[in-house]
Amino acid sequence: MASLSQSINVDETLITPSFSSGQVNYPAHGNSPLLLMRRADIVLDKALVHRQRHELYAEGLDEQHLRKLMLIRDLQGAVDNGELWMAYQPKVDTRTQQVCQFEALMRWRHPRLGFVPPDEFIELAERSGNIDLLSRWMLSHVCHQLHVWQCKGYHLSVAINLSASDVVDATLPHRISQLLSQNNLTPDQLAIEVTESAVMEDVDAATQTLIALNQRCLKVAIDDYGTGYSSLAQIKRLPIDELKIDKSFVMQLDTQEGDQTIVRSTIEMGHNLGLKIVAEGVENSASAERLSQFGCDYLQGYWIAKPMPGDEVITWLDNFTPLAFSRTTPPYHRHENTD
Ligand code: G
Ligand code: G
Ligand code: MN
Repeated sequence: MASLSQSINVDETLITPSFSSGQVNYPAHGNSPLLLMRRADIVLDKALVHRQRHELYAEGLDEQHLRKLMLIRDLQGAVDNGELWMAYQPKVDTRTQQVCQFEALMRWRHPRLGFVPPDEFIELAERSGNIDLLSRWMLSHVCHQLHVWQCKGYHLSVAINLSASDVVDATLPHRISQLLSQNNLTPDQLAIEVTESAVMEDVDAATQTLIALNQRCLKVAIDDYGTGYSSLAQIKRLPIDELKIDKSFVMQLDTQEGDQTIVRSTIEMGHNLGLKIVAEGVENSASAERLSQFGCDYLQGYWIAKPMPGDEVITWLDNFTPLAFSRTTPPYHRHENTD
């Protein structure tokens, strides 16, 4: 490992190779070449995904691998058989204390495995080249939902999450425009959330798509801000409107001074660059109050509401009272039903 990691000088440029390895032991991990090779592949894949140099095969990896294969195989069925649905989580404007938008989050109940967390199946869909399938379903589903709400007299706005391969798809802006007009929606009713790492995978192509979305008057937010490696200076070159501070900096904001420093300075710098700031993961009134003092524009989190099914949104909105950030009990407390 040490010698393979040594830098190589190529035309005065130092190149540092990276590599991953998976280890199986004979006979502990199998007594045939075929089984050993298959398990070596499985453990190598794990090393690659986690960007580890070395992984040793362990009990249970076969089962994890089988689950992954099964989930990838069943993605198409999830779309065709109506196993997917969208949950909606509100964002509140700190100034007006009113709900300004909902974020759409995908959910999957597998017929045999039950609830599969989005972190798990979204990543698998991305890696297996199936994310387009889910994104197309999600887009038309969300637009239809907005149309249904509209028919009931509610002009709402929803932010959708995009993956790296969505954001480099040059046909996306046109498809979004078509869906908006087919459902009689205006561009302020749809917004985009995308992580900095998704954008940085192919910055040029992603920038083109984001510019095209901006020209169509859709707002774009950088999601999970603070967990990637890019600086605000890099991010500012992108055509974006909002920064969404990652929940890891927000969840313990009421007690962690370090988090307060990071969040306060991010809000300041973001504002200086003309960006609006959203904080996600607001779990209590003390954090909400802090964020409001720091000048954060929008709040989202369990303290306001957990993600809820589309057909509960209107009832929830009708019962929502503008938040007083000094209150001590959550205004809306329910457990998201994931079973
Ligand atoms: O909803 P939480 O419910 O667990 O979502 C976990 C992760 O999955 C988040 O990072 C979120 O951005 C991502 N996610 C949820 N729904 C979608 C979706 O429709 N498309 C994409 N690309 N990611 C999603
Ligand atoms: O990465 P993205 O921001 O799209 O992910 C949103 C995720 O955060 C979803 O999984 C959602 O369920 C979760 N989430 C939303 N609000 C809170 C919160 O207040 N606390 C925690 N722990 N998670 C939250
Ligand atoms: Mn998001």
